[in-house]
Amino acid sequence: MLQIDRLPAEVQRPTYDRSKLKTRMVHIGFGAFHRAHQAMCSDKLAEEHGSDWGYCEVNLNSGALIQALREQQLLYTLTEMADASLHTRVIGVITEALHGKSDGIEAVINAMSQPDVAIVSITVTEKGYCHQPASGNLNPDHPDILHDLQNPQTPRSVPGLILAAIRRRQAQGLPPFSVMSCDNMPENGHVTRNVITQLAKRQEPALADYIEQHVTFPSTMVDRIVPAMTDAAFNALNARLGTEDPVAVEAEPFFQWVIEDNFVNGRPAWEKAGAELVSDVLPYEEMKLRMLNGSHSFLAYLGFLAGYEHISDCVADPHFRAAARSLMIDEQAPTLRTQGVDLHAYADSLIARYENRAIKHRTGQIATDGTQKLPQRMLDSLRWHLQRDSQCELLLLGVAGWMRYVGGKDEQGQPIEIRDPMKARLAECVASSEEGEARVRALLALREVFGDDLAQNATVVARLTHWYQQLLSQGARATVHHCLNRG
Ligand code: NAI
Ligand code: CS2
Repeated sequence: MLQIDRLPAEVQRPTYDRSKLKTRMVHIGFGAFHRAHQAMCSDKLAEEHGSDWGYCEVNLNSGALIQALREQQLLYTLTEMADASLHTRVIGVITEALHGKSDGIEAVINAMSQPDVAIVSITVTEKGYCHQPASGNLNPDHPDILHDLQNPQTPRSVPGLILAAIRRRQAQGLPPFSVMSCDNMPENGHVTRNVITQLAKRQEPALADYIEQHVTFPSTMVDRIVPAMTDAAFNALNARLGTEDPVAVEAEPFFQWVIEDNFVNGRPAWEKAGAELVSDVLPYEEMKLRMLNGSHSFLAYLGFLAGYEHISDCVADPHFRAAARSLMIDEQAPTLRTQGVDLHAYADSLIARYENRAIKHRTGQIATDGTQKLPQRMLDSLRWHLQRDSQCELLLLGVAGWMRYVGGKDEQGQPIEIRDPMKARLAECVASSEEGEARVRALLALREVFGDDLAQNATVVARLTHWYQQLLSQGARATVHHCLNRG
């Protein structure tokens, strides 16, 4: 348990009066990212500008972190890690914490229905939206959605939970809240609006109309590399802090948060703590999702196959580093609508961030949930190039790398643990197809991921098969090298 009085003197602590905070935000998904990003920004705002916007934190599935947080007065440490320096601060902006299973979902709906609550924010990973990644629409066959359609008062899914709280507030005559996704999806506000209103239309069409008219869903671009904590990271941190913090999180120093300024019931002045409030987030989102996350996924699949454990190991290999940069500049940057940003400088800054060896960001972590990530990270750009008949071999290699990875065996023949909500479907594709073109076709037939068009495109099938075969016969290191030279 974190003991504040044992922390070294240089650790920054909240000096503001925490009892003045009000629960004006409910956050769903108390994961590593939220702890290092939105909570940090709100904490900074309270510390430097006296903001009273506090958080009720909610986890729906795992309760261990919520329990640990409660045991340490809702405080935890965030450490910013650079090669040459470490900076730790205690985050104090949390006012309540709930676990959907042990506290009961009614307690969560009740917390979201308090008059002071003006914002519900979300970081529940892409799969938490119960949507079809290729279209952004609700997946009506998702088991949690099927459950929520039958049990609207005791929902299991995130869209079902938010809908239940909107319904409750409307019934009680309370003003609506804004719903702000902070997950890595393009137009994450639109996706959130889609899944919630589409669920409402199936449950209660009048509620869908109310949402259309009264609830806002600001989109955001979020950026900060926050790896999952490991035992080694906890051991090193606890030794340095002189106390154990099971809720601790470590992050790179870089922070970016671009928010669509579209809040229905007020918001914290996050711009005073480093966020950018804009009218249109999409160009920022696309830039980040394609250049950063696209190259991250490329490095994750191919780096994992090549035996690189961390992103910093990948970019220490000159061919991988050059491939990641070329992917960003030659294949992702041309697809962007971004204006007034020096994309070469942006690419250089991303590579420099990947080189941070103090951050142990595992390729195996980034490789999870590929079915939810590929569309916005690689496939949208691939389509852009197909329409123009332009060169996109690195994108194709990245997709082939994912196809090789989900085969479930690494280059030494050792099993890879596939973590993906479509894991069972992936396993069926793998079991029913030979390696090579048949495997490429079997995976391309996953319409929720690839849509209807890519499987019909002979060039896509041929080039993916080419790279898949090269990965099989020569391994990822040699193939990345060949692809750089357009082999
Ligand atoms: P994490 O694994 O630490 O936390 C994931 C959170 O999502 C947990 O609170 C978990 O309870 C919740 N969750 C997962 N599936 C859910 C479901 N089906 N229903 C309800 N809740 C569910 O992961 P982390 O690092 O916090 O990342 C979460 C998301 O934040 C990412 O998927 C991404 O969209 C976004 N993000 C993460 C960054 C990072 O570097 N870690 C940076 C930028 C964005
Ligand atoms: C990563 C991202 O896990 C992943 O898929 O690509 O979480 C990445 O660390 C962040 O988007 C950086 O902002």
